[in-house]
Amino acid sequence: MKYLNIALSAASLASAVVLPEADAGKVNYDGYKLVHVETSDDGRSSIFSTASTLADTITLQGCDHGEHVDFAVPAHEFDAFNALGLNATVVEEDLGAAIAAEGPLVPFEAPEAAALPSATWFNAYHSYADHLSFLKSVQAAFPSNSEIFTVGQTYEKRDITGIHLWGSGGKDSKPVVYYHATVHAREWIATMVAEYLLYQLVSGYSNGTTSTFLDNFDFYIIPVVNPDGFVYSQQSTRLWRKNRQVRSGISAVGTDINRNWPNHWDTPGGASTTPSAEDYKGEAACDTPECKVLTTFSNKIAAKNGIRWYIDFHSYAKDILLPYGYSCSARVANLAAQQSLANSMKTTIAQAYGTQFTAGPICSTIYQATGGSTDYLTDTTKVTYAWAIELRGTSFVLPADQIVPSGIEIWNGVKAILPKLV
Ligand code: 0X9
Ligand code: ZN
Repeated sequence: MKYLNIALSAASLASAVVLPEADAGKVNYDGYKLVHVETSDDGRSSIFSTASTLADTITLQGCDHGEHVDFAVPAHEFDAFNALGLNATVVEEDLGAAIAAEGPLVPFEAPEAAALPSATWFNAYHSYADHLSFLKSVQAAFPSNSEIFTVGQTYEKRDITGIHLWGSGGKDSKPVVYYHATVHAREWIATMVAEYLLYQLVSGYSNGTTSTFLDNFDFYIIPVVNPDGFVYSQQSTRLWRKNRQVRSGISAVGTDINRNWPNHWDTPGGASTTPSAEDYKGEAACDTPECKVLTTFSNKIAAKNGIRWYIDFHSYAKDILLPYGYSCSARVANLAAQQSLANSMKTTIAQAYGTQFTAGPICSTIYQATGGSTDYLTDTTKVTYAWAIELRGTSFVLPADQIVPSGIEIWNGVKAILPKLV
């Protein structure tokens, strides 16, 4: 389905009320309704352009199967939104209340020396600084089989930080399993799930339940790929998606890192050229600092034994997405093997709570997307299976009590796939 790129109007965010006191500086989403609009009658493009007549209504990129598009509609525009006559369903009555229900960012509690942090970490969301503390603490509890790495710096000079795990063969002796999370700043559940996988891998090593995984693969896990955006989504604008890059002569801030990778970046239709759009692809292929360091890093860790499996964790749509995004007709050479693995992951995911994921190529399953990491890692880094997974949820804002079930169902899926990759 044709995908139109519409601006997330800077005005719409600027006009939202700014709160006093503890939440000073944060955009206030109180009274905003989250609305799904069915795309069965009208195409995405016509819906986006119809809704763009409402100055303060926010268009939310992604998260559908091409079946609906999402908007955050402020109370004062709700009647006007209804009058547009779109086939709309309210899925969140009050985005402000939903954000409050995510709970506070709970501080990291340091464990006894050399012990793993408590699993209560997964009962809440956390600040970026605390995610770094968590990562360091896990590493300290697993000193002979792990190290913290940095990929390089973001636009705002934060280090993109991850953890490398290995098993009995020693460091960098096996093919790589590589996980990214939260390239899209607002998709906080992705970071929690990546850390859940990390925690399971490490905590199961001493009792033998995960030792074959670590003995067969080097794991590289980056829980927050877009720290600048993540911090901004926690401190200012909960629904922020992009990085925080400022470009000369352009007033809008931010580029969608997942439209900026140097793979079919020029192909029309899969990203926006409008700087204020949520899926703005940048002015040139890989012109974000994040893309530059991530491409170099990915190729570096692939150089020795190759990357067998990559997952870029996103939310929300319950999808296992395979290459390609840039085209619905291009077919990755090993598509049959990819689809069969993804089907078995989907089946396993459903076993714990019945969560039904959809598995298939990005373009035909959701929409065309150019410059995505999965396509680059497939074609250039030569990753055997380069996927994006859209986690559970009906909104980017997910209550903290969903973290553990989301972690469990994905960990079950991961455990089912890893033995098939050896
Ligand atoms: O549009 C996206 O980038 C992802 N959906 S989201 O709603 N989380 O924004 C899908 C990513 C698919 N992967 C690639 N295009 N590489
Ligand atoms: Zn995303």
